[in-house]
Amino acid sequence: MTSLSQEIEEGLTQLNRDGFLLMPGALPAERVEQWKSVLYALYDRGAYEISNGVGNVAFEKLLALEPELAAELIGHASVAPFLREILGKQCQLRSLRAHVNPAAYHQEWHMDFYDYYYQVEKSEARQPIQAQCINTTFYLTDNTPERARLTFVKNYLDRPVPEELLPFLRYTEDRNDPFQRWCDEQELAHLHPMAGDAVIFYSHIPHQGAKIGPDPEDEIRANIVLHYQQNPMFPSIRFVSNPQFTLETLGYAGTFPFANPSG
Ligand SMILES: O=C(O)CCC(=O)C(=O)O
Ligand SMILES: [Fe+2]
Repeated sequence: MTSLSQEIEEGLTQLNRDGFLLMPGALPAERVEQWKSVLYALYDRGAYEISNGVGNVAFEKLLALEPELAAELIGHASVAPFLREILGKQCQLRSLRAHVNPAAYHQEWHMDFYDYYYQVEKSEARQPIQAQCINTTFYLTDNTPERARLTFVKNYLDRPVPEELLPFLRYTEDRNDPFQRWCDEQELAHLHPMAGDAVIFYSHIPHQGAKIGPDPEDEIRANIVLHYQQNPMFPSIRFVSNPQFTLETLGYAGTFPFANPSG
């Protein structure tokens, strides 16, 4: 294993303590502008796959629509040392999905890897493996405190949410749903990523994005989320995204950013 810079070592310590890490300046301004143009044009044409009740509009086909721009984000230099260190060659891209929030936006509390704590039970294996999954989310607009935020429930990196909340780990628009209410009552950490910043975090930590007021003219809140999974994963493990499109577009070998064919 190569030795890491002090900055990366400190970042890793923070990531493994809190479960999330803000990486300022991951993307240069021109790349941010390029991505915004792509996403705003797709939005204007109605070319999105999801538009949900909490205010998220999602684009799921960017690996095919923008192969070069998308390829740069897979194992992007800003997050690569962390992905390599934590997942190693077992790091597999699960999905790349961009979001815009044109109207009011108050995301449901969720953990992208719903079944993280139930892998052993769900595997029905005698020698189960517990996989880690990681999100790298690139922000394309400023989330200043008066405009927007990304909020994490604190101290849930190594601790499952209470057992009785399990049936409520799912998409809902009901703010009174038990898991939603429970998250609201916990100790929270608010992040305010700016355009070009990335947030790297373990996919099983409850979190919520939100917009506080309307966006400035021509500055619709936007981000791009890449999910990485540590293999093996199997189809009935519940996760926010589905890996099928990624596998079809990149091919199996193409989904492993750090595993070269020679080993
Ligand atoms: O900032 C947001 O809108 C939420 C992002 C999110 O859910 C994610 O990165 O997994
Ligand atoms: Fe999420």
